[in-house]
Amino acid sequence: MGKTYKIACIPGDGIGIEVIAASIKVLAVLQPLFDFKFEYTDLPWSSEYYRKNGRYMPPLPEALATLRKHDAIFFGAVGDPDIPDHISLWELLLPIRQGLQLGSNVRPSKIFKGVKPPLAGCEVGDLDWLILRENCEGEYCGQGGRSHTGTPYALGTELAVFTRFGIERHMRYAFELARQRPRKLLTLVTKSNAMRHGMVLWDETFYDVAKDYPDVKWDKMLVDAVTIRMVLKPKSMDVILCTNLHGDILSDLAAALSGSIGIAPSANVDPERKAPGLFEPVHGAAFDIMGKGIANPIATFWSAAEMLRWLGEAKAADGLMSAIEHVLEHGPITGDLGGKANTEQVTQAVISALKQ
Ligand code: GGG
Repeated sequence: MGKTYKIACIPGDGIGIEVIAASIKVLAVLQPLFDFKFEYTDLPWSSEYYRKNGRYMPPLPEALATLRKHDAIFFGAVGDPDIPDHISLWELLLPIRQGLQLGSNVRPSKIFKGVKPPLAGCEVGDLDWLILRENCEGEYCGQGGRSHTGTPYALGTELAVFTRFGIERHMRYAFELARQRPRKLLTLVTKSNAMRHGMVLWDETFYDVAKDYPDVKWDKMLVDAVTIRMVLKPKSMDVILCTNLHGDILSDLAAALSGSIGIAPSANVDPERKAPGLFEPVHGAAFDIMGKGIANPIATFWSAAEMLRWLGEAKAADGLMSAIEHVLEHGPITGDLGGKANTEQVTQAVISALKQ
């Protein structure tokens, strides 16, 4: 008899609800095939919940205590056309990431067979990256303020906070993941020429940590220069280690270069495994297509595969990835990848591939 895992499920908003529902169908087929069981707790924390209760989730200590009773969190998306994005994000996703100290956000990108990337000459194998985005600090720490509001002198500050603890924890995890990959390459990304405090702390911490991983080959680049390298020399990179803000931006670029943000997954984890990981597609609620049934569910399927790997169910993760790869190569595919299929058709195709 296989293991049973407790999964907190937060579909959230917009297409998050649609792609999580599609993933639950796929995971229902996967469980007996690979002899494991998921017990879901459905948590309705969302913009709808906010409209009814004046908050996106219960008070933070209570919400975190609920999440901690689970082995993993499966998250869809947050965002609502009628609610400012900084409210929705700061009421739900960021407090969970920070409250559980999910210090690393792992965002893989690769070119799959059958997916046409936007760059001419870029083929399968040319782009296979793991973006390691620091996930609790930097410009997203929530520190700052406003004054002179409503006057011509209105101002706002957004403080970036970097701690040796947070940086080192994240860097060690990046090196651990880099040494498990065939090429064992790591690129440190900062802006330590212009930002002379926190970013220099990143550099100094990096030099210390790198000494413990002599088997990993590394280089470092400024974030502006790395965008050029990602476009012109994608094969020269493997693991990309970066700050919260830089990783947020670079992972969208990576998703676009690999074909579509509709296939980009992410894993928010505490490298020390003291909290359940949170697994979610990189994309948001996508107001433009929500409710139409045409969202690409592949990013969420791939996030589910990352969740299974994190839980120790490697065979199930590999099985799901093979089914995803089969569908990306042979279709059907959604509009963002140049196809005409809807969410349900892609879901059923992945289920059929699993059963083969
Ligand atoms: N599925 C992820 C989601 O809803 N993302 C919304 C968003 O804006 N996230 C910003 C971030 O990842 O920091």
